[in-house]
Amino acid sequence: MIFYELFVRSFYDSNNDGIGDLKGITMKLDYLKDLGVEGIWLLPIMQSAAFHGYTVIDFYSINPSYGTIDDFKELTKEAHKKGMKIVLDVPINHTSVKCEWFQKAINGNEKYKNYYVWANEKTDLNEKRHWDDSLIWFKYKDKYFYGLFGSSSPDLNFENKELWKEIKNVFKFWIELGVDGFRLDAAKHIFDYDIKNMKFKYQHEKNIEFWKEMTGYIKSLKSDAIIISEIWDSPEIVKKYHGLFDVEFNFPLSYYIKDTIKYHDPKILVNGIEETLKHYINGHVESISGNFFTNHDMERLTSEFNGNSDMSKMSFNILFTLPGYPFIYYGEELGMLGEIIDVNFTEDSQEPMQWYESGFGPGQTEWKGCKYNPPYSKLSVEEQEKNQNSVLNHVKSLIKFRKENRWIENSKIVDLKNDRFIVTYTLKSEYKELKVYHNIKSQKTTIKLEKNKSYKIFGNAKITGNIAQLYGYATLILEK
Ligand code: ACG
Repeated sequence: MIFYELFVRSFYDSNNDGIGDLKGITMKLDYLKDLGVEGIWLLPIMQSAAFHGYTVIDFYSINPSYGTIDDFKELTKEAHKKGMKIVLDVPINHTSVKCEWFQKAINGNEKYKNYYVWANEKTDLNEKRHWDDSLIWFKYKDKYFYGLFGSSSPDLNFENKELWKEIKNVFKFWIELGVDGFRLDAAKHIFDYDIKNMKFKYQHEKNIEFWKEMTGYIKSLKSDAIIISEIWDSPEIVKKYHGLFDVEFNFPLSYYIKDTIKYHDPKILVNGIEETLKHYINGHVESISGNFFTNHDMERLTSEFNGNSDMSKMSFNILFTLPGYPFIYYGEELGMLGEIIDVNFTEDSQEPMQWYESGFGPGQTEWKGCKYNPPYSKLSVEEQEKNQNSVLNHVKSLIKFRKENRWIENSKIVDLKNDRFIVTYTLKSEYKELKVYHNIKSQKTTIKLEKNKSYKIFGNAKITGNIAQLYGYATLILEK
């Protein structure tokens, strides 16, 4: 399946308030269909006061700026008609401080007090998050709560089994509305505070127990639900969760792909595939590798390459010739730019999708000024649809190829090697084989081919007899 990560606020605005909405997505389903998207991962759509939606006020509602429950039903219905699935982001590790549960808790309601984690005499109120310098204890009225993701998002206390029931109801609610699956936000954080010793500590075993019960429950309601986990960590940690979810985002692989191209070093990709992909495709892990470059928490792909769209195109050549599910972050297919200095401030990688070169027109979202993707920067859909060499048309042709070769999703990689310029491997299924050559460098190189084979080229290459000249950032795929 080919997935598209979509930020509603920035996508398409149906009611002229400048904010993208659900109706807007329904209106633009044909754009996604034409691109070749098969699954849409919606960033949080529940009621929230934050622009990103990850601090939820009410898990059983839709953000009024995005529309209504009926708009959501309509979106899933129309997406299904076009053969696309809708997967919802559910950030259940924490709530908003504005959530009724938290408000009741702070006002002394015993049941809800036990939904959150409160400071006691053992608490070090200056304790910091392990990956940056952010504090994790915050004062609200006269109490201190634990909030790993900041002062407006108190963590839920999953030691309390009542809450497990509540969260099951949340999943049930959305399944009944027609959703096809979930992206489980912050999956390694459900149990990340040791309340006995009052210290931050990942408790992976407990997380696994929790998710086993939740995924089992979701599958009992909808056996083909697609469950995708976000565990942003090193391969050693990700390994602990292997097989638990249908799809696991492969964060380590995302870095390897980008570094390969950034440093023009074919060896990085060879090592990266060996280390982060082979165990999925050799059948050692039941989950599918969710392959991607960046998401809404990260610097955008083309910005990683200082605006060089040929390098972005090369990244896509790699993404669509690897086993697993490819994920595109909205706007990546246009080469949109966006830098992030601090993971707590991600607005700049979530700018409005530019539909028109002028920056104006029906449906254009305007909730934020475009610092990185201003009008007339040739990053609009309008412009890129016209230009044969655009990133958009490049991605479309790769997706078309990928769909004609759906078996790649579950293929094996053999004969993986590199020379100074090129990474070569063979994608193999029981009946089919493709040999892939990626020229990772900007200069051209020559390769000798076995004769009489049909081929596909993504990028520039010249083939004369059995000699192929691969220009910089080009990929050649030979059929057996
Ligand atoms: C999710 C969402 C994100 C959202 C939240 C909270 C969670 O995608 O948009 O924030 O609902 C951590 C968490 C992730 C979280 C990100 C933002 N993402 O684990 O679940 O933060 C290290 C840490 C990771 C950490 C990452 C962040 O280990 O845990 O992610 O840094 O940079 C190598 C290492 C790896 C290391 C990386 C990067 O790969 O192996 O361990 O990761 O390098 O250094 C949203 C907003 C926030 C708001 C919150 C409430 O964006 O601003 O506060 O909602």
